[in-house]
Formats: sequence, structure tokens, C-alpha cells
Amino acid sequence: MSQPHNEELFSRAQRSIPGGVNSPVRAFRSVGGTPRFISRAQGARVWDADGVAYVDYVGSWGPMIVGHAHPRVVEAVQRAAAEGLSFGAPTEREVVMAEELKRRVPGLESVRLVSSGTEATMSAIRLARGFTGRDAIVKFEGCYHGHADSLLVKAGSGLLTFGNPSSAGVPADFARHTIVLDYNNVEALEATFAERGAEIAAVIIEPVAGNMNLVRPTQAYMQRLRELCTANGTVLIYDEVMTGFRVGPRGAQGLFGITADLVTLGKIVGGGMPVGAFGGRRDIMDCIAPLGPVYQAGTLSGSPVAVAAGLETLRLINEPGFYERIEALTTRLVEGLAAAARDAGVTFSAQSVGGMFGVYFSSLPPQSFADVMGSDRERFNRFFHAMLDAGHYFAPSAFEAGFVSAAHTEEDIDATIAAARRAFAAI
Ligand code: HOZ
Repeated sequence: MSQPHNEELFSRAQRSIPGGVNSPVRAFRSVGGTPRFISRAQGARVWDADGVAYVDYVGSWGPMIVGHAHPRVVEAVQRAAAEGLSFGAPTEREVVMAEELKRRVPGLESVRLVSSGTEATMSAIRLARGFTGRDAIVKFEGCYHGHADSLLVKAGSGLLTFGNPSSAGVPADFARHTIVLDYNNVEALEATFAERGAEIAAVIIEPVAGNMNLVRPTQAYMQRLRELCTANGTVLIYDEVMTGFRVGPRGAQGLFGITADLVTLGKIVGGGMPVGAFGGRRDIMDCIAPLGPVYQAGTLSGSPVAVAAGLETLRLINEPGFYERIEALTTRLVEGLAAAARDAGVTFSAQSVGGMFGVYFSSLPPQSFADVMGSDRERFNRFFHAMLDAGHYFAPSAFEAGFVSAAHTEEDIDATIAAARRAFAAI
């Protein structure tokens, strides 16, 4: 029997799975065309159901920082799996993971493992509310923190991609506790705290946004946010599910030299398996059950196999020169793409932070959600398809960041830049 093709699989999938996918952005709806069904991956490459190879800049949306199917991570997973898949009881590996995270993440005095980034942010919000006894939270337009009810208000990622930034099914009574502000807008932040500071339980922020494409906040903005939270007894939550161990070895906290009260983690911490974590100040974390009154739980939390994958990934990224190399590769990519666009006379910009990057069909990198909306999305879609046809897999949406792994080589990056030269000339 011949191998099923992407199109056949997509038709079959749509008969049994909503939209044919288990997470919306991968359906390719905003860029059009047929999603690639991935059959295997190794290093910097993924292969689709037709056997076509792509240089991968999605990297499972961030976690695959050491490359796909790294032999040491695979071996760690196999070893853990052979010892048992799940116990619903504590294991030594979880303790090692908690100690590792405490050692590396600023301000992390206590940490709990969960199974996804969504669980981490949802739990952190509940905890902040329980700790402060307040209901209101602040989030920023275009930031996406997973799909918990209070956070699906003017959110990024798939909600932005499909033009529906506030999900149906979220009771108005929940949404009214979520205050949405413009990213990077100090005046709006100050005015909100001046008016409602005493009601705000938490501010949650993607400290480098990656779900409305990559948007970098200014140092002054992050500093002022920290000051206002401290002055108002508001819990500052850095959602580092994407940026943790990605923008640098100490995440965005390290980048800005600012310590949040709570941090959420995911993606890299699971090395490609489902893991999330939230943690921070001990006085806040001690409010979680069984120590305190805020309930949070999970049968598969601290999954021994997933934690084994995460631990091995954390060991690999700790090796000397890891971040220098990944940062140099990512810079080479964005500078090469920008030069290729310039030569072709295409309005384009690009930037990177650590191993994470953004490409924009606008003359300057965006500072806010409004700037992102001003970019030429039709042109992005044509670029995306030209690159895909040439064997280079970028995120299938103008509202997502891209990711480079340590398995990418300079030759891979240069091949992508060469393909982009042809793509820019054609679009
Ligand atoms: N929300 C993810 C990107 N920020 C996409 C998840 C997926 O489609 O796999």
C-alpha cells in the first residue's frame, strides 16, 4: 500500500477531527492550502507524509531547542518509559527537576509541575487571586496565555489568526474581570493602576511576546510594570512558556534583569513532551493545596517520561557555548532574510531574541498589537508558501514567532536565506 499523502490525510482528518487538527493554527487556514502531516523529524528537519523534507523553523512551537529526536533525549525517554509510564505518586525525577528549575530561574523558590502551558497559566492566575483575595487581572492585547477562560480575551496566536480574539463560550461574568491593555504603553498601564490598582490580583505578560508574532517590550516598560505591581500588591506573572530557556539561559527575567513574583514555564521544560510548570515566591506558592486553600491538581502532573525528556534537554542546553551558538545562528538568519528582502525591494523587517525570531512584512519590527495588524499579511502568506515549496517550514501564520534549534547548521540557514531571495523576487 502506498504511503498516504498530506491531502488524503487531511480529508480523512476532517471527517473525524474538528477542522482536521487538534490545535487550530496548524490547520493552515490563514495561509491557505493543505497542512503538512509530519511523519518523522530529526535534527533541524521534519518530513511530511509525502516524504518531503523541510528545514524546520517551528520546532513544535519552541520546545525542540536541541533539535528533533536528539539521541540523548530519546534515550532518556526510552529508559524512563521502560521503568513505568505513570504512577500518580511522587518520583525522584520531579524533585531533581524542581531543584534544576530553582537553580536556573530567577526568583523561583518553589515550583509545581503540570502537563501544559495552559495549566500553568490558569493555575498561576487562580493562585494570584487566592493569594491577594482580588478578582481583576490585567493582560495585554495580542498576548496568548493558553486557553483558560479568563485569558481568552483579546488574545493572540490562533485567536488572532482566525480573527476572533475573544473566544465564544467564555461567560461575560468571567471576562469582566480581565482588563486588557496595549503592550508597551506605559501611560495606559499607569492610568489603570491609578484607577484600579487595589483591585488587581495579577498582571500576566509574555515578557517577549511570541503569539502576535515576536514583539519586544522596552526595558523602561518592563521596569515600570515591576514598580507598579510592587507598589499595588499585585502579583506580577511572567508567562515564560515560550521564552523560558529560549531567549537565554535565565529566560526573559535574565534578559531584563527583573524578577517576577510568579513565572510560568512549559515547552523546553518538557523537551517536546507535555510538561508545564509554575512557581516563584514561596509565600505565594505556599497558598497551593495541600499547604493552602488554592486548589490545583493533576493525575499526570510530573509524568516520569515527560520529566525525563525535559531534564535531558535542560542538561544539553547547559553545555558551554550553547546559547552563543543558537543566538549567532538566529541572528544570521534574520540578518540574511532582511538583506535578501532589501535587495528585492520588499518592505520587510526581522529581529531575534536568543533562539526566537520574528519576520514582518512592515518596514520596522512592531512594538504593539496595532503595529502587528499594520503588516502586509497577504504578502506573508505568499512568502510562506514559496518557502514551503522550497523546503523551508515557517509557522503557518503571520502572528507566530519562529524558532531555531542547535541542530540547525550555518548551511541550513544559508540555504533558507537563498530560498528567501528567490521567494522575495517572486512575491
Ligand atoms: N498556540 C500555538 C502557537 N503559539 C500553536 C499550537 C499548535 O497548533 O500546535
